[in-house]
Amino acid sequence: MEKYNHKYGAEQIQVLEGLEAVRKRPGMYIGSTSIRGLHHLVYEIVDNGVDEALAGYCTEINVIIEEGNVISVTDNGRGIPVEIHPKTHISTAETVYTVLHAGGKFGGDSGYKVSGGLHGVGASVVNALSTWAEVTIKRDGGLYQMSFEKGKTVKKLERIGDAEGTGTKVRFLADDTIFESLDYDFEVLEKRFREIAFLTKGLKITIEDQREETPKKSEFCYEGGLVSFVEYLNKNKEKLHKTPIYIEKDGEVPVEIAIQYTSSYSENIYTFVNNINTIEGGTHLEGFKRALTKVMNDYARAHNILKEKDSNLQGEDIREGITAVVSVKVKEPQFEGQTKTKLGNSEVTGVVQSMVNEALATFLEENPTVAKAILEKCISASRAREAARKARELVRKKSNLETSTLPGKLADCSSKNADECEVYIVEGDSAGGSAKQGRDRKFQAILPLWGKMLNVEKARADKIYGNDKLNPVIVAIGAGIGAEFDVTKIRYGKVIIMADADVDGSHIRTLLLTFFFRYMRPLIENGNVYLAQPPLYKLSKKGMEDRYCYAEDDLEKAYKELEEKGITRDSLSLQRYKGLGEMNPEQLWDTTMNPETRILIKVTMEDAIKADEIFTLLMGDEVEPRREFIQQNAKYVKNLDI
Ligand code: 28F
Repeated sequence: MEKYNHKYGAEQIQVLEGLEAVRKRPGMYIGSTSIRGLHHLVYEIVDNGVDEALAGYCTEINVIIEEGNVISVTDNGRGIPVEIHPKTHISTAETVYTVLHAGGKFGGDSGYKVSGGLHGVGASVVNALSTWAEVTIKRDGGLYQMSFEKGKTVKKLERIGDAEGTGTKVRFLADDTIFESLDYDFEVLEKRFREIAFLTKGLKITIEDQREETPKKSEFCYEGGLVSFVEYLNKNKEKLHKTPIYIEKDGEVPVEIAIQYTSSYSENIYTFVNNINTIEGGTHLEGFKRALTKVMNDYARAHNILKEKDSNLQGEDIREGITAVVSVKVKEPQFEGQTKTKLGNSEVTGVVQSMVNEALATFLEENPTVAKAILEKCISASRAREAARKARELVRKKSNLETSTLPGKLADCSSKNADECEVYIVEGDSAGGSAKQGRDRKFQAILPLWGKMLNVEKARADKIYGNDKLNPVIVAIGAGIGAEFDVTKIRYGKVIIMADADVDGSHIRTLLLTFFFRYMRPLIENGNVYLAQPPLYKLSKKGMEDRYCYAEDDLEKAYKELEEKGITRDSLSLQRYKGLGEMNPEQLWDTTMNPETRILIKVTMEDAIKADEIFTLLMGDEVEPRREFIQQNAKYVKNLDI
């Protein structure tokens, strides 16, 4: 009898404790057990394949959502090492999949560990949170396989045959006792893989969805890397120069940047650290902005575009119309901010700044036509800002933000405590009227908007301030706009957009979200913006309480429930709400405004970015893509009021 059961050596106990910890508090490791956490499982596995690509050994990664929501990820890298570890008598592959943070190339290894949104929790976490997982490795001419259940090894790694080529294939079924749903969102995954392909030049990533009758498949491969990325971001905009600027520098902190200016007025700078989308920016963005401002001003002075007497171009003038992608690789990234997507490493500011100072200045000297086109745009932006400042002064005098002579249309609430107050921005005077009557005037203010909002895509800041449709929104919220916006000054804790469920309503919603995204971004980041959810249908019958349905499949569910109570479908009368105006004040209160019964959707940054993209498509200068978008999406608009 051996003196101890080697099955439970120190290593195994560590493994069991690790898995236990992960399964007990999954949120600690993957952020949440919602659909976002579920998607992180896929990103984590794919990122290990991306590491193989960054190390130079993998050129293709294939992702499949099989029926039953099994995920399969295959790469053609070297294959995880299969030799047995001298100390633990366990193969390296099994260690990577069972020991927390043993996976990938943490620390020592030459390559960079890129990591999903949650900073490389490692394959072992995915394993622990899966009902089962199976790893197949092709290496040294052999085919190896091992499998797990809830992170525990059920089949140790063994050679099961011969194999051509090398690579790693992982299949797993996420544990539905942990995740609320296993219903992967193809579009969300597709968007992330497109992004990874842009960030990893030459890597081919395919994603296939086999859950439906007709499988869907997309594949992404961009030899142009970040240059292709900015071209993709600008596909619906008028470019100021044909070829994007591309500068890169290898070294302790590799930096890659692509820039292409457009005729629009918005600033779109996307920043990444180890392929993580740092939505909240950080030191790499800071370094980029500083250097960009310096290089553009130096160039303008050196080429007499700025005269001695002219003041410097401001950062916001120089960034108007810019689309840029900044991608850095950092060995030990420190993430800060509310959603841990802000880079904190202070040394990175200087690295990016000096690299841009040098490489961008050189690029402009070597490409005078591009430089000229960009500088012209900066100069006109500077003039418009000057005009905006004057217009703002005028607006301030006229509307006097401080003593807030509030817009006439605003029916304010009596409470002055912003945390409990909410303002409904309502489309149309009739709905505005019912909302004013139906509301609780203690904490609910109503601001009716009429007709089409301003097309903020085409207007510059000077027109925004003076615009009679947006100005009431700016004054009502009372926290200024643009660089002066101060979210601590908002007069309402909730800004609720209430518009019809039809095309016009979605137009107003897109415009307002784009406006908030571009001129009051902290309002969204801070979670103050909501969408009211009016009902689509009302089912009624004498002697029965009215039944409201807020989505198409709600209606079916309601019919079934009522049938179970013996109320037949044809005994019910169905009203489809075409617009808010069809509801009387009590109904509007009960269905859409009463905090006890209403449904509010909180707007996230992703929603706003999506609205911004759709807005650019619908309202930008390029006509062709708009026609294409409407043709593609027209079939989805079931109830277009012709
Ligand atoms: C479908 C998911 O996980 N691919 C991977 C490799 C390759 C190596 C490796 C992975 C433990 C700590 C070294 C091979 N040969 N796709 C994947 N491919 N892990 S994960 O090594 C992990 C070891 O660092 C590998 C030589 N060196 C590394």
